[in-house]
Amino acid sequence: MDHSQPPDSVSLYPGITAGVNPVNALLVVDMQVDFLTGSLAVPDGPSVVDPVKDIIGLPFHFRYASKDWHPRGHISFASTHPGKEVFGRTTIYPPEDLVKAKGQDTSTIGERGLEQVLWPDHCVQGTLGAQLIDPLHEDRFDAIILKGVDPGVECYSAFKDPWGLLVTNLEELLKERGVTDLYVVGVAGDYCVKESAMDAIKFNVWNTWVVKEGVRSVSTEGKEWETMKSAGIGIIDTVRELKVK
Ligand code: VGL
Ligand code: ZN
Repeated sequence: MDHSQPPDSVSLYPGITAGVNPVNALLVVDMQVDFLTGSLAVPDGPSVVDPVKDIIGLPFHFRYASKDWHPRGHISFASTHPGKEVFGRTTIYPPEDLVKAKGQDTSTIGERGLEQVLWPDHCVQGTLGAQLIDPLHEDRFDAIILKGVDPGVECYSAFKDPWGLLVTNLEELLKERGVTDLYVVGVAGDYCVKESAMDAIKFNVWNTWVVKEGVRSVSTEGKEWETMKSAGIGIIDTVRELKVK
């Protein structure tokens, strides 16, 4: 199937016929000062602000923005791991209290480790770096999704952490609103945009599109695009090609 364009009336998933009575939602991922001009700025970050602003102006039924919203001393910060360097790696495990609270087996925690990139401190709750970049404003969105709020859990996806211990209200919002098509833009393409889109497509409830012109990544290798495409996510190259019906 050709995923380069939103379909006119094709069913990608059972029960969903895109283009007939679409309910279109936009997810703007982590368009925050630290990721664009601050401590964890992606290459060429400022140039993505205008395309994202243009996309926000298209006639979506619903618009959501996520914000990375970490407490000081977050597990993903290199500064939290003495002796470790920024952009180094370590293995992190699901916190025992959260595993217990979920009613999951705590004896397997040791097998559930994940490799974690250690980032510079970024998007600390309430700081300037955690604000949406100017000229994007929170009042343009129907809801703001905060993620990475637990000190011990990394959360790239706007839906949930990789262990499924903490979920945001995004899934519920999209289901409540009967969304059929979800469009994703923002930063970073190889982390939070990718993980959010990969989670979105797995729900099998809405078609998922990522608009390349509205995305910048930490790495310039571009491996995320093949990963997303293979998962069935539609890649739309430019804002001009994005026709929101
Ligand atoms: C992100 C690295 C660390 C992102 C968040 O928004 O893609 N990347 N925290
Ligand atoms: Zn983060």
